[in-house]
Amino acid sequence: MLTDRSEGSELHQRLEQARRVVVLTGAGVSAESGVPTFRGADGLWQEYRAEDLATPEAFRRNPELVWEWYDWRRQLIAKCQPNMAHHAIALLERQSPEFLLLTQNVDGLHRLAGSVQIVELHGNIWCVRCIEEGKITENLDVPLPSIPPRCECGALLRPDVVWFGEALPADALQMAFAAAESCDVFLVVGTSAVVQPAASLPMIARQRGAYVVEVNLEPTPLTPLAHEAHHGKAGDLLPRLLDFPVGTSGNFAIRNSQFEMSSPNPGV
Ligand code: BJW
Repeated sequence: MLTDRSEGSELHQRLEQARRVVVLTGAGVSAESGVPTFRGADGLWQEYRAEDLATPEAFRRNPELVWEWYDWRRQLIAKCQPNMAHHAIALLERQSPEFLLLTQNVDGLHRLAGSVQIVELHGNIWCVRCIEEGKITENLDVPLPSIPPRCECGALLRPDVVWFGEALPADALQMAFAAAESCDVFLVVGTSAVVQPAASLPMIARQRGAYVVEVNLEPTPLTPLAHEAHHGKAGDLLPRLLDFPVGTSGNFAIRNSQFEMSSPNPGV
């Protein structure tokens, strides 16, 4: 295993030979865009209790409180733009014969960066779901005009995200496991790798023969199991590891129209 070294990394060579490439991302990939992570010193769970805000019980108990928190996060995310890590992953997709991005993030920044083949394992903060009808609709209102928001049918709407104790969307989960089982390279970026079932995907990939690489600010439970683990900021490390030239302005020297996008988030 390599640690803290981009030099000597086999990743670039492995990607050149790979047919199927899978990337799994977590909150750390959006940290450099200004979106708070969950765990760690500056994480959301330092200030807020997951049990009060990110469980179905919490929503049943106090939908107003839960929605106030989501409304605050939506306002914050709406001001954020994709960073170099999002852009590097979008470019990797374009260069790979077959590619799938599995993200635990709900912020929509990967799509804004130009990623297309995305599975959102934990839903999307810009979608709402009627708790009676189950109907999912896009909602880009920032801030929300009334809290808690309601469906046309009168029932409460909830954020279309996956809370603790809830099953992940069946189709997303099935695609994620199938991708992990059949890929040649599995790249894991910016996740503490503790939340199941997403955390088991890299292990499955490794057992099935994939080359597993972690890029994260700090070591995680995945670190000793990965073929390579690189510790630092994803926005710095990813372009180097993927051998994407970065210009002096911090933008990719290889640019295309999608990387020049400056449309505001929400861009779902
Ligand atoms: C950087 C960086 C930079 C910073 N560059 N890196 C005991 C054992 C096993 C499992 C369980 C258990 N007890 C309970 C469970 C199950 C539970 C679970 O896993 N809990 C663990 C915490 C113990 N899982 C669930 O409940 C899941 N559902 C489930 O299991 O269902 C079973 C079921 C089946 C059938 C019927 C019914 C049920 C659901 C999990 C849902 C998670 N939801 C959240 C909220 C989403 C909505 C929202 O955003 O509001 O998802 S919680 C939160 O954690 C969010 C994230 O997607 C998820 C993962 O976090 P992530 O992305 O890894 O972020 P962080 O903050 O943890 O880490 C960031 C990392 O980035 C850090 O390491 C930093 O160092 C790094 N970093 N800056 C690179 N610049």
